[in-house]
Order: sequence, then C-alpha cells, then structure tokens
Amino acid sequence: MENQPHKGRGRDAATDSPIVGANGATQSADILGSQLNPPEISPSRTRHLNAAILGGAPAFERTLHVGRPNMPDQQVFLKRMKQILNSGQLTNWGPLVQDFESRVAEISGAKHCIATCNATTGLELAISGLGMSGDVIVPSFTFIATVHALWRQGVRPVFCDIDPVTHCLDVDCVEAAITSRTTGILGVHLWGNSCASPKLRDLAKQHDLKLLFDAAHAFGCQSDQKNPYLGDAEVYSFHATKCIHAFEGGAIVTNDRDLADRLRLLVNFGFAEEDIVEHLGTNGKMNEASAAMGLTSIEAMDRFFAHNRENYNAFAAGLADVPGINLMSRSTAHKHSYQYIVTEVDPTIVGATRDELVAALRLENVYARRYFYPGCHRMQPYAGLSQRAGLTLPVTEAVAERVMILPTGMAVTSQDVDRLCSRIASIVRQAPAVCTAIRQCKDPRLPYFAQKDANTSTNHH
Ligand code: T4K
Repeated sequence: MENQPHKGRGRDAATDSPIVGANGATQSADILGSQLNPPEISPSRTRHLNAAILGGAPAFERTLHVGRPNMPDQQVFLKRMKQILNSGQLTNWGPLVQDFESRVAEISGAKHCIATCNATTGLELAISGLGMSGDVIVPSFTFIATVHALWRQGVRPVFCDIDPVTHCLDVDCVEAAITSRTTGILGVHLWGNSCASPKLRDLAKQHDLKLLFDAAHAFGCQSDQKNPYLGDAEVYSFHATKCIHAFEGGAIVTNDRDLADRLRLLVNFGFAEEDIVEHLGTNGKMNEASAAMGLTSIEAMDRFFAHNRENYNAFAAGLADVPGINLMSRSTAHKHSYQYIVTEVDPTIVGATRDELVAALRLENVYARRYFYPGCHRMQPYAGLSQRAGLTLPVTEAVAERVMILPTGMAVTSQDVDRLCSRIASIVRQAPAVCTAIRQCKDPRLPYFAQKDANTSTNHH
C-alpha cells in the first residue's frame, strides 16, 4: 500500500525534530522521511504538538479507556444497598429486581422482562426458550458472546455479511443464507444501531423463523414508536462497560407471554414449583445488588446520554477535517446512547493503518479499541466451520480491518475529546514518521499486535 499524500502532511511536521522515540532514544532525522522540513522552531516550544511516539508529551496524563463505567448517584445507590442488607433478600427475585424488570420493560416498550446475570446467559436462555436449533443466521461482526451463545446451545452459526453503513445484518445476505436447516435469525443492534427492519421481520415470518435480537448495545436506543419490530425477543447487556450498567447484568424482553413464562423457569434451574423441575434450566438470575446499581443507573440515563451526545458532537467537529478518519453517523430518527464512538480508518488516505493509529494512541495514554476484529468467523471454534467464510463476508472483512472505537462516557469530557481529536490530527499529519517510529519502538505499552508487526514486518504498507 502506498502512503497517499493528503492536505496538511508535512506542514506542521517542522515541529517534530529532533525526535525522541517512545523508547527514549533520539532518532535520526531520516526516520521521518524526506517530507519533513528541517527544524526551525525550538522543540521545547512545540513538544505538545508532537505525537508521543515521536517524542512529544502524551496527550493525556491519565489513561482514557473505551468502556470506563459511568457512575450514577452514590448516595442513592448506597441507600438501596442498605435496604438490601436490612431486608436480607439478596437474590431470587427480590423487590429491586422486580422494580428493575418493570423499568426495563417500560423503557423498551415490551410487555415482559426477565432480568439475568449477564447478556451472554440471557442470549443462551432466549435461544433455548425459543427452541432454536439446526442453523441460525448471525453476523460475524459482533462480540464473540453472540455466537458463543448459539454454539453452547448446540446451534450452528451461519455467518452473514453486514451493511457497511450501520454494521448490522445485511437483509439481502440473510435472505440468500436461508436453507431448510435454518430455524432462526439472531440480529445484533450493533453500536446501538437498529438491526430491525420491516423486511427482516417479513423474511422471518415468510420462512417461519424465530427472530431474536442481541441488543447488548442498545438499551434505551429506539425510535419514537419504541420497539416496532421487536422480533420474538431482545436481550440487553448491563455490563459495567455499557452506558447503563448493573455491574454485570442482562435482560430479555418480549411481548410473548408464553415465552416469558418459559424463560422465568429456565432462568431459575427450570423450577416450576419448590421441588418440581420442568425444563433444563440454569442459574441465570440477577441479584439485588446488581438491580440496585441498574435502577440507579437508569435514573441517570438522560444525563449519561446527553453527556455522550455532547462528546459525539465534539468528535464530529474535531474529526471533520482529519482526512481518512470517518466517524459513524447516527440516525436522528432514533434515541441514542452514543456509547460507542465508531470510526473507520481509511489507510489509503491516512497513510497509516488502523492498527498503527491504535498503537500510536496507546503512547498518548488513549486505549482505543479495534472491536470486533477479526470477526467471529476467524475465531475458535468457528474458524474451521466454513472454508469460504472470508469470501462470503467482504464487508465484514473490510470493516474489521478499519474500525477504531474511541473513548467516551462520563470519564471523558468534551475538552478531552477536543484534545484527542487534535492529537489524532497531528498523528495523521505525521503518519509516515509515526509508522516508522512504531516499527522501531520497544515501548511495552504498545499493543501486542503492533509489537508483532514490528518484529515480523519491515515494510507492511
Ligand atoms: N453481545 C454483544 C454485541 C456485546 O458487545 C456483548 C458484550 C455481549 C453480547 C455480552 O454481554 P455481557 O454478557 O458482557 O453482559 C467488554 C465487555 O466485557 C463486554 O460486556 C462487551 N460486550 C464488550 C464489547 O466489551 P472487553 O474485554 O473489551 O472489556 P474490558 O474489560 O477490556 O473493559 C474495557 C475498559 O473499561 C477497560 O480498558 C477498563 C475499563 N473498565 C472495565 C471494567 C469492566 C473499568 O474501568 N472498570 C471496569 O469494571 O469486553
């Protein structure tokens, strides 16, 4: 791959020399390539402009993470915890779990809610409760838990490609993948985008397929009509890294009364009565402490969403003029948590790959993530399922190479975002030098994949 010229490159690179690498060694000017101008400005005056990998001061003294938990009102939470301790009801559908289920049902617009210990268990329960078997169509571009839930229930995942704009299932690919073995579709509302569509619903109906949504990213994200295409059921995650969390937690929502009744048995070992077991169930219950956090977190939802929206707008402004870094746009027709700042890196424009950017950001104390690389179809135990998986998933393969998730949430201010965007802009402007420096850098903070590239590749562009 050639480094493409783009506006700005070489312009402020004059500020970069002499260069002190992240390993502390002074690096020779030829590392920077011929584009860079000789130093005319004192380095001490401009050090704050340089990428850390090129010897600048890191953009942040503290570390910025993707998924730092949002903390709701501590006093309210502690009051609830006191209530739990005084009552002695710690789990097994105490009053707080019941309240939590009511609130989640109300917000999602569904008739029934079953709280679970996490979304992974919730997905397994829903798959089992819906009687999915044989093959189920699922995106490969998702967190591995979506696919593990199927496999652990004895269902074979059939990987399907995604829409390049929303990163959710491509309905035409779903249609093409349906066979006589297919019993259902497991769509993912990735990044809080809606995977549901009238066409997907009609397809499921037409072929008599179960329609389940992994809504781990999507609690509180919906259109004005609330859940018009809920499917048979939808599963939320309330993991600590989600906008609204319960330390760990999940919830299944459905409008189907029979399914809800069955799920209530399955989540509690299959017990119908004190000593009557009717199903192969598990222990998937949420406990009272998680419900206390979940309820307190829901009370802060508007504040968390508004904060994230402000950050999203700051990212949109800050990245607007950075060539090759494209921020995912968000549909204004939907309420959104903006919990994932999804960017795609075009290496032909940036002059650096997504992985090189992620590596350079580590030295700025920014832990950007490359969710969900390399796609579930390339992970075990699925890698051997289909020899052709990579060939039939061109959008997944391309997107998995490009997505870079940037930090947001209550731990990140819009000033942080401004600073981060400026630093990304400098890294991009200095891309050739940054790439060379990464290959020579021995700093242990570099992610393992950058270290690996540094050891195995001399010219990976
Ligand atoms: N379906 C989809 C589409 C999902 O994305 C997920 C989960 C699921 C299903 C399953 O939901 P659950 O069964 O988990 O309810 C995280 C989460 O563990 C996982 O819940 C999430 N998706 C996935 C996208 O991300 P990691 O390995 O990236 O998280 P981790 O531990 O690196 O945390 C991220 C950062 O957050 C850390 O760098 C530090 C910070 N952090 C994290 C935790 C847990 C804290 O500061 N405090 C904390 O307590 O997987």
